[in-house]
Amino acid sequence: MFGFLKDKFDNLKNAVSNTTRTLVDSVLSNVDESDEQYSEFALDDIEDTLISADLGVNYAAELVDNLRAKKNAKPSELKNYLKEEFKKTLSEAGSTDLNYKDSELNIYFITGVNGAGKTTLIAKMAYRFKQEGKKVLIAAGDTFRAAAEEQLNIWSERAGADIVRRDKADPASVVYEAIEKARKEAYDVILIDTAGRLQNKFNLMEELKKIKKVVDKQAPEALRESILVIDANTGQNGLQQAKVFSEAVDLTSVALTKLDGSAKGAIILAIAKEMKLPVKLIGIGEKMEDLKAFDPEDFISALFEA
Ligand SMILES: Nc1nc2c(ncn2[C@@H]2O[C@H](COP(=O)(O)OP(=O)(O)OP(=O)(O)O)[C@@H](O)[C@H]2O)c(=O)[nH]1
Ligand SMILES: [Mg+2]
Repeated sequence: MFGFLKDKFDNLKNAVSNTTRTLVDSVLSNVDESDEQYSEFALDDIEDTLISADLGVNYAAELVDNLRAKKNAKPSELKNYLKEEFKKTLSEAGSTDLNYKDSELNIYFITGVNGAGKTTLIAKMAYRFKQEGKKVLIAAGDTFRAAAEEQLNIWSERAGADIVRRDKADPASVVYEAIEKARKEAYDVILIDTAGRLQNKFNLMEELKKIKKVVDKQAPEALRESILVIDANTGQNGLQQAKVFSEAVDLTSVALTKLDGSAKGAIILAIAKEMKLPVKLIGIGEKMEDLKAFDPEDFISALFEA
């Protein structure tokens, strides 16, 4: 386990306070806790509320069907029921520890839609790894957007990481070069940045597959994480993104960015449930320091104890 991100994010409560209002409080407002059992109306309302809180249609239906099926389900236990279910969902999605192996090359492949926060995440990860004394190489795999490599250059300098970039080159070849350099010069970490938008979605997915193929061929044992970056504000669309990217590049985990804004973090639950993908990192601002580990316990208590 890699410990650098284990410091807690005290503001998680504030960050998910919107979720708290939309999720737990709204769900509870559908029932009268003194009722002996759920009315069919209340169950429908609970389902609608869960869906509008970004939990996804299937997950919401499952949660409510369970209540329906339980003969003695009591509205007064609703809060506890949800808490236990959410805990189970997060733990079944897998460990939230970022994979890292000492004395080996560690490759992190970062993907996500345009503007999700990929390049910023890479800067933050580079910064953290550098702080831990690691030798870090960034592969500028977004050669499509004019300013992208310049943006990475600035970040990498600030973080003290090195960079492989080649203007307008094929991103797969940039990654190939980065792996060669990393091997020759004994780097600990390669962070691969990728484009979020190309001419169309098909081209983007083909390009990502091509980059992934290079890693799978040149350094399969070194690929530590294939991380999808999701902007916490995207809501239920995040689930669709997870499906599309998962098919193309076989994701291992999710980084949820912009949780410092008015984010609805409940999408984490939908992704954990439907995709079995753990959230491992959270972005809580635009600066290099604004990266934290995702702590499921904290997240759940923030949802329930605001
Ligand atoms: N508030 C906040 N802003 C963030 C966070 N992460 C990224 N941003 C901002 O989101 C914007 C987009 O970030 P980028 O890192 O450039 O996103 P990207 O995914 O690389 O975008 P493309 O390369 O265009 O696909 C920038 O203005 C970042 O400063 C975060 O955790 N919190
Ligand atoms: Mg970028």
